[in-house]
Amino acid sequence: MMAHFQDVSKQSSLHPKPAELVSQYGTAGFRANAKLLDHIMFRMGLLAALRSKKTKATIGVMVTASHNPEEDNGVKLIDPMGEMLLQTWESYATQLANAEQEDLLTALKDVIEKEAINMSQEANVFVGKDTRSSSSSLSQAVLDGVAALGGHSKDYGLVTTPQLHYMVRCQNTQGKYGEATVEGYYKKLCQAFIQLINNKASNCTDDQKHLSVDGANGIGALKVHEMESHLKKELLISLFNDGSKGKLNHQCGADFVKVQQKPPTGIEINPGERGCSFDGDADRIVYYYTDSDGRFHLLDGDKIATLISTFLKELLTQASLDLKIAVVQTAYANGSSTHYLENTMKVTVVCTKTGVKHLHHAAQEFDIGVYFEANGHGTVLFSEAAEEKIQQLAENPGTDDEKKRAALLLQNTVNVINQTVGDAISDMLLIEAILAIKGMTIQQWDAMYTDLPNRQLKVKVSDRRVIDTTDAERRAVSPAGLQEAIDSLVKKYKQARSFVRPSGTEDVVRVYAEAEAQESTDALAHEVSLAVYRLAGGVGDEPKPLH
Ligand code: 16G
Ligand code: MG
Repeated sequence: MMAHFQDVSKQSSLHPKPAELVSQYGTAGFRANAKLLDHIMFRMGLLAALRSKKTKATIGVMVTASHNPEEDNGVKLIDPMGEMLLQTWESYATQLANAEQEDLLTALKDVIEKEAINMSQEANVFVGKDTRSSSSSLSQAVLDGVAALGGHSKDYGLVTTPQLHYMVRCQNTQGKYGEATVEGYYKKLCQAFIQLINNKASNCTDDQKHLSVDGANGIGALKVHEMESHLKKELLISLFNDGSKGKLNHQCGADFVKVQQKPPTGIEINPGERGCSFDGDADRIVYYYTDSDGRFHLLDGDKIATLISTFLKELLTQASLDLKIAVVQTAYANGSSTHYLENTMKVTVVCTKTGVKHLHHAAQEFDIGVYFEANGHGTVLFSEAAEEKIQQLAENPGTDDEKKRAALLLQNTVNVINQTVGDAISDMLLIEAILAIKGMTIQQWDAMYTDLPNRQLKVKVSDRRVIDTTDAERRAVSPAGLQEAIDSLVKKYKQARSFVRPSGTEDVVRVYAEAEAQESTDALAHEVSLAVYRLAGGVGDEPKPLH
């Protein structure tokens, strides 16, 4: 044990922390300019080793900054069942990341003591990285951290974030979830996809097999390419922004498309054809098409959740399975989607704070929990009991044909989904299968409901922590007067809604507005931005109207 601590001291001096640098654990881990991260990576290697000893299970560490620019990097920690790191451990991560060089051992021993960690327990850590130029040396720093505490590690090299989550779950379920290899991942997902596609509607023609994918010039592109042979030509992918020339996330990728509400550069699709964009670590996906008038139509996480939950609900009815299904959203969900889900689809809708960990936890409360953020991050969770009921029905020789078909479809749906975290590749396969089975075009999918016009703005303030929210971030409790101001602005417009929240990933306050028409939406977003600027300590120039 003493020997370990000597190793930590020695090794950590090779990954020194710049004095006085303070880093904040954000919504999904640390994220910053890559130059500021070497010490954090080493220390997250240490933390992962401790977490592994504590849980007696394999832990994952993913080096990525998702949709951020190429110059940035970041780190995401993965708990035993493939979920994100337990929230109470986030403060340990902050503590270790910010300890000055000479205080690191004290900080480490403090975590060991507080968690009563048995240091003679083995540690196992899986490490993965995205395609950023800084990722190789940063993932080496993670490996060094694990080794300094005598832990074992397995370096998966280049993988998507959801692939690494998947590996961790496979490992800790002794293979019950699947084989902990990239090849095993493709096999499981693609086999399920092919089985689903065998049930495609009779009106589904061969040109419906075609899909254009924007890989954001990142890891997702590499992995889609790797997977292609497993798809047996049942899905014909044209890959754009594959990283061969463009810059990661630059003018492309899911975040760009969602925020800008326009197609990525570098993609060619004919009117009416389906396209989709991944983000830089392939844990988000959005779909789109351009109509014959050249108008761009975005199908975001809300539309995806609606498609998936409708499909699942129909199958449950056909199978006469009594399982409770719910959709989990955040305040960013378009009001039309919530209205459609509650009033037309009659499914339970739950709203949580922004950030996958919050949605994931809420979704675990149901037999089937479909969760999606509007930005395209999401998946479906099935309770153990739900999976068992589906399996029993599928295997029971007494089940009639219609029920059996539905049960088998449900079973393959479970298998095509990566339940650990939102996964662009897995979501894409599921969406493609649903469209084929329902014989539905992207226009028909889009027509399920019409989005309300919406607008997102950012406001710079001197300290964004002055804004405190409640009710899943839908209402501000401080600073005084802000919520009242928002309420009275919202009253001026039809079907209007607006909220503000401090970002968890950027030093800004985010403003969201939606209303009946784009013009009133933009006016409302601007007026609310002004209220934030005036009441929450805005800095720089006052926000200007959009038009
Ligand atoms: C992170 C979150 C994402 C959330 C976003 C909000 C994960 C894996 N990712 O990217 O879910 O939507 O932060 O960013 O949790 P914001 O706080 O800056 O608005
Ligand atoms: Mg991402």
